[in-house]
Amino acid sequence: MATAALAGRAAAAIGDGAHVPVLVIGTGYGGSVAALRLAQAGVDVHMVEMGMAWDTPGTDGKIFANTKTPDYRSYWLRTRTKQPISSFLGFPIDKDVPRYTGILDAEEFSGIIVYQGRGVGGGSLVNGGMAVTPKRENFGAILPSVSADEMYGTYYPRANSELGVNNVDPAWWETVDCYQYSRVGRKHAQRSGFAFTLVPNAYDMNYMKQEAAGSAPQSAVAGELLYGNNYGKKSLPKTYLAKAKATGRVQISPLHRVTSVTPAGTRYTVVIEQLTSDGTVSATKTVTADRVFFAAGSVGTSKLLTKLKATGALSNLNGEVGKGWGDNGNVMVGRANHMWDPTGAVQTSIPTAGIDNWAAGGAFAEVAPLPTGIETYASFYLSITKNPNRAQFSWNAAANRVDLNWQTAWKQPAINMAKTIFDKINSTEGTIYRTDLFGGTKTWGDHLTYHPLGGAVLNKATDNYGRLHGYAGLYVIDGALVPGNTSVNPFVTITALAERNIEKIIATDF
Ligand code: FAE
Repeated sequence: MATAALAGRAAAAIGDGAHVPVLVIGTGYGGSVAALRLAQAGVDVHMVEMGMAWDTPGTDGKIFANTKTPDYRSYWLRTRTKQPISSFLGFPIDKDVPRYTGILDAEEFSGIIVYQGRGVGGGSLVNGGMAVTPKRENFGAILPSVSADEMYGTYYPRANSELGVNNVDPAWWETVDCYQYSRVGRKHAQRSGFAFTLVPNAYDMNYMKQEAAGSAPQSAVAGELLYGNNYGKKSLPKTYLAKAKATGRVQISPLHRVTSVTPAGTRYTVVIEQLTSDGTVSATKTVTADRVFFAAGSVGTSKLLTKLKATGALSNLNGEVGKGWGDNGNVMVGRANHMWDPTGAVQTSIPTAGIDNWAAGGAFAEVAPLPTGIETYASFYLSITKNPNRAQFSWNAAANRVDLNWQTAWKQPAINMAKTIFDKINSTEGTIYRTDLFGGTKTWGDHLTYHPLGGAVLNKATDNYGRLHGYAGLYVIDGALVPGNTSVNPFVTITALAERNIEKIIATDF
């Protein structure tokens, strides 16, 4: 563990008392776009990231742990794993792990567990890479104050290009063993009359061909995903952040967590805790910045802003801060197939397909892998639904923390929308739901989300480009801007919106 523990410390960390022109909180999609474009415009940027650098191998010679064998690297400051699928065939599969600043945070609020990536690259380190541009006819409901012409003409193409988004070769997909689960998903969708689409991904599909053929080290095909991919994934450290660092104007401090931002004349004072790999605060630093970009993710940014407003540090923030948070309608479910419909013992962890019943039933279902290494006869899905429920963050002074008032019962509309697809498929196929995946005899994975969105919504908590109301020089540039739903997987939209906003901000504010 010693070498991995050093990983976060290897980079040049920000010094106590430093002054920087721009400080970016977080190194996910929004933060990476801001850093690259500001640096290209000649501005020096310091990025502060609470997670590790993930650039140094661990005890097994690999940087990241396999999804099938979680270890100390897998979870953010937990002593027991909190796997999204918590049981299999009725047996619990969570296990004890050493407390460590691991890569996946299962952050628990009263009614929902929010999964998030921790480390340089944010969610890009742990996500499925599904790079989906929403259908244009749905865009007005996603970001009503943003020009669809500009997004579809300029910013979505720019985001897709920078993220290295590519498509699976359909001829290969039709025949390769590791996508049998997707083809079964297609057969069942089409036999029930649903539209089925192959979707782009940020994983290098040519690399996956090589690993499936045995000519390159395996990552996706070996089931790596939730705790990082050792190969193949075009995560932010290989795309936006690599380009940003190459400018020579971007520094990153991993294992540093921002706790406070307050005005100091025309600048801002930022308080930062430096962490060791067991989560201990080893130093507290105070720096100043001319401008601060909140890019700590929907939950991270919302929690900071809610606390700072309530405690008086940023009391001029408006009443929209903390509001409009949604789970992108996420709900999971498994179906038990017949013995003559195997989904494959080898399943690549990278999903490439979805069932589109958005217009008629309010659900877009990703055909997800269940890479257990054995034949499960199961089909598994992560649905994104039009769930209208929205929650609010609030400061709990007594407990010294930010709460979120989401209730598990608020997932019922999502379940109902997902059922418009899966009840029909079960009826056509003569199959049933799996009840052995989420503990007890639970059918629906309604206790979690992978897609937190909102909490500092564009054109409400901020102006129409992410400038926070009440403070010149403070910006939001991440998933907190998106009002709770994107109709598809969110990171392409978060990236494209960040590209749009930073272009305007550089042109007018710098
Ligand atoms: P994010 O990427 O979360 O970055 C925020 C960063 O800020 C993180 O690195 C934090 O550690 C850091 N941070 C937070 N608080 C602080 C603080 N106080 N001080 C310093 N640093 C801080 O934000 N989306 C898709 O489109 N397709 C998929 O296939 C997909 N699969 C997913 C699978 C999983 C398991 C998960 C968890 C997510 C998935 N997502 C997927 C969601 C996607 O990764 C997410 O929407 C984006 O990462 C959000 O981007 P942001 O820039 O908002």
